[in-house]
Amino acid sequence: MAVRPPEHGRFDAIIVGAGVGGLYAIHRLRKLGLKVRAFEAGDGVGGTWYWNRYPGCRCDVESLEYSYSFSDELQQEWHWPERYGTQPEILRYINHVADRFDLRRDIEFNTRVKEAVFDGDTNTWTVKTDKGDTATARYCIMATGNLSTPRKPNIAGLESFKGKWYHTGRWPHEGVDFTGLRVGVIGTGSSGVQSIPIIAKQAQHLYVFQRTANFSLPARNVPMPPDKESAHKAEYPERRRAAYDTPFGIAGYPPPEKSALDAAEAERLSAYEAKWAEGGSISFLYSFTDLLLNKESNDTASEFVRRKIRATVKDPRTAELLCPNDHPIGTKRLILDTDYYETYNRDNVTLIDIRSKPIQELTPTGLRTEDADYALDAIVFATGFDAMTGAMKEIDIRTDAGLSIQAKWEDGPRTYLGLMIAGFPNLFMITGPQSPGVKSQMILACEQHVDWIAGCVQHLRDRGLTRIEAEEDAEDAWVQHNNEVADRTLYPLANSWYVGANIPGKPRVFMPYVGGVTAYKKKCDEVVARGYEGFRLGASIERQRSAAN
Ligand code: N01
Repeated sequence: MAVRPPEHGRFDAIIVGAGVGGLYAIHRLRKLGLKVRAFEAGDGVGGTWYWNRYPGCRCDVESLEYSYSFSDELQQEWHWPERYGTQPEILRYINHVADRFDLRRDIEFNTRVKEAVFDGDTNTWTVKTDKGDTATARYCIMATGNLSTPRKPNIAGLESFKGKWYHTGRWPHEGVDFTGLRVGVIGTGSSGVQSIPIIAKQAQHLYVFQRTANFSLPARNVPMPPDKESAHKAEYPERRRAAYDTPFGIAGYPPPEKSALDAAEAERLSAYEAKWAEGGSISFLYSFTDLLLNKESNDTASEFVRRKIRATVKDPRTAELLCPNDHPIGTKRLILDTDYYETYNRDNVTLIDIRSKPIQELTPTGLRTEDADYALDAIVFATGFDAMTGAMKEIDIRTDAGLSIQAKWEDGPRTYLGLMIAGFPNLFMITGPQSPGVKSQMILACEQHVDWIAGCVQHLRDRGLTRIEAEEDAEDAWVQHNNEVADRTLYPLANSWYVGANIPGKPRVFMPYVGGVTAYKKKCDEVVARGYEGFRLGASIERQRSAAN
């Protein structure tokens, strides 16, 4: 077979990733007249919704909210059939967006970016792909996602296991039929909790290997009520604007007015009951003002959910194991489920506590814990991701000044606004660490970042500038602010992926910005109004030389 010679392309902007953020970046930067090229490891668009095809996968934000706002025609014409979008439906929507705005012609699929190097003389980034091709551009935009690097634990004996194994984050496109099989699911985060009820209906027997119990609430998914859809669509522009004035970037939930501790027991219970019946995580956490701030207040909500678990699960021992007791509710991603706790009442489902009796190894025929052997035909790793920094650190990102992302982020991520990194000029991130991204409606977060980046690029072009870089002091101050804001909340109490606790050896740093979307967007807008405060703007050395001659 002939070896294809490496190709080289020159662009104004390179975008790494064709998920929700990358796609909008293509569209938005093209509108500025930029020549863009996106690289995507998958053979289709969609990012997280392309890879996570496990049974039961659906969004935990309502579909009328979890969608692009940049085109009113698009948001008016798309019909969401259910309250919460399923993975296939969301992927169909993202494909529709790619077609409608003719985005594919600027995307190179099946291509993984391995290296990105900045040249300070020309102020350009050159990326190298796994095909050996290179491309150079003034700007490099990392749209690599926050939960895009799946991780499975290093359990001895996996290679000896004779059955099949899967990771929820890399699910086979053709699907998996578990009918008649003995299946083990390891992990009870959102992916495990969503897939367990579906797998249980197929499997001969399902063993759930749980290390830590998580809080989950009923999603109460329903077919989309036509009057709800038309009312929402009639107010779409106002609702989208209002979303920026909320902590999580989602409009429509009246803000709470009092502390849980200022309510009498009966009032508290009735508030929680109403939210439990309504379904939805943000809405539940909005029951009172201080559920994420005050442990005593939070205890009332945590205990309410524990009581619901005990009331649902018939076997008291299983119920008790399912009751989370190591973190306040909401400090890990609060899960939405359909029949999760009910699933443990099935005769073919067994919950195994691997906190007290850890997994020792996988064997040719199954899984061995400290005290028992489980015969399995298939294993599902619902064990999560190297979140927020994993995808960026997998790329060899460095500058000609000798700085690498691996060294810079050795003790945890450091960014200015989650948009740029001091020492890495002209490199932007979409929903990077220390921005609200994962703690908000992700599509809104992506749009806000892409709009900010597009405005910044326009600003530079209008002034004949070719370089922007976050100042070290501004970055230090933002990281400190990020930590202070987190420390005022209960979030750091949980061993979550927000702090990297799920990856052995990962530095414990609180990564998302939890000061809320309103405060964050205000800060981003102020930075622009003050002439890109905290950023150093300039021309390339080449330009400076020619100006001097
Ligand atoms: O991953 P997770 P996920 N041995 O990290 C366990 C988003 N998402 O894929 O807690 C045994 O939450 C681990 O146990 P522990 C959402 O933001 C959204 O489920 O570390 N167990 C935990 O139970 C979500 O938060 C949607 O003790 C091990 C589980 O695996 C994020 O993605 C749907 C283990 C991992 O849970 C990640 O969710 C799906 C080991 N060695 C995902 N290592 C929706 O929109 C890990 N575990 C609805």
